[in-house]
Amino acid sequence: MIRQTNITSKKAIELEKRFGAHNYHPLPVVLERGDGVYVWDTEGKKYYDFLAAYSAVNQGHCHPRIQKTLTDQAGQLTLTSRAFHSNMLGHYEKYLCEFFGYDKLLPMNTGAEGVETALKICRKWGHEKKGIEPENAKIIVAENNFHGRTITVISFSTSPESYRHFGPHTPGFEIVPFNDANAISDLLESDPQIAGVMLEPIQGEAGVIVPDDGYLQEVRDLCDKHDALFIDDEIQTGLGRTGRMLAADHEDVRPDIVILGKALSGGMYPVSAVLADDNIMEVINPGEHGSTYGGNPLGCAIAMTALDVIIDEDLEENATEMGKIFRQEMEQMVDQHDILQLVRGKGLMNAIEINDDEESSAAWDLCMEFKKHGLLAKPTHGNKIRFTPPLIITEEQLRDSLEIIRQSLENF
Ligand code: IF1
Repeated sequence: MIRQTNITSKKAIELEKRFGAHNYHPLPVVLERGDGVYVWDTEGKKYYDFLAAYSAVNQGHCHPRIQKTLTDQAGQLTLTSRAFHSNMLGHYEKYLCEFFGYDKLLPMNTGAEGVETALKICRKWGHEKKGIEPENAKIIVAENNFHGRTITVISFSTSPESYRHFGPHTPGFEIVPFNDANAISDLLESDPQIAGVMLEPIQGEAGVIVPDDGYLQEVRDLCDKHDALFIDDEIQTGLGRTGRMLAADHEDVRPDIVILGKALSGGMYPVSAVLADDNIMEVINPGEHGSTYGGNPLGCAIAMTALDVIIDEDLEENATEMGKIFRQEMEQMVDQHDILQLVRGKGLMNAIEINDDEESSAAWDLCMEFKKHGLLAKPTHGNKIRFTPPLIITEEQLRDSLEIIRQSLENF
């Protein structure tokens, strides 16, 4: 039974405003249905979804295969806790380990939990394997990072709205400029207490910042040289989004720890995972880490089908091809419209920058114009707009979307 609410957009927004914490400022659109690259609002208006739930819906909304797995498994077994085994967990772990080429997987639910897990593993490895003095391991992160919302993760955020007044903050993190391998090298040279380096291979929240070719390889080499772990947060960039299964694959770099989330369930359920080899993962013993829902049979089943879909539908390839067309066409619009400064990205992870400062409302207003014409995208940092449609988008749908963007710019 679907719980029908049958309310207008206005009423739905009022209810959220009255009863929900005000921790978001959404675009004023109320969605009630999704199918593939499309979503519909409560008034029946159809939109291209160019956010795809921040890349969680790479496979498209309500993908029939993933949906079937969800409903089938929901009638079979959903949760055992890790107090008992399930017939799904090992099967799922084997699939992911073999596919990504790692010895072991640690299952969690949300992205931030995956990040916390990776940090805990790295610190423990630092103390037990690298010989860092007890409770003193440090981890290098990048400026303008986004890795989630927990106290520890916001402790090394450089965005005041993320960390301000949420202290005291967790110590043990060193912040360096992104795309600057020398800064990492200097720290690793001078401080033997550093256990690892954690990066987004392309910074998402910062506005889709693609580092120079070779940066990830340099970080890899530095970690090897100084016996530190390279932790790769692929929660947003992974699973086909940038045209490869992992964004690190573009440089053929193999991280020590990979964190996956978001599209690992195709938007059906929170599923995250941390991958590493035995010499690293073996620092975690029974009782030292876990979660009630982590590795539950429902999540495992969904994740396997979600990954099947990415592979079977060649979504990496499609992201590469569609991404090229998107940037090519957007470049033309950038040339034609003074309001656009640039387009950048990789695969189907792209952003445009508006010719205005971060305080201006131009990006928001432009997104409202897109909405009017039937396309949803969200501004970030005031003057940037992210474009991350589902990876199943066809060329025809993409060109249609580009036409909407062109029209909106002309009306703007
Ligand atoms: C929000 C951005 C996207 C992530 C990376 C870990 C997490 C995320 C690289 C945590 C989450 C989200 C969360 C969402 C906004 C969003 C986001 F705008 F902040 F940058 F995707 F683009 N690592 N990203 O991008 O995963 O715990 O949320 O499952 O509102 O916080 P989570």
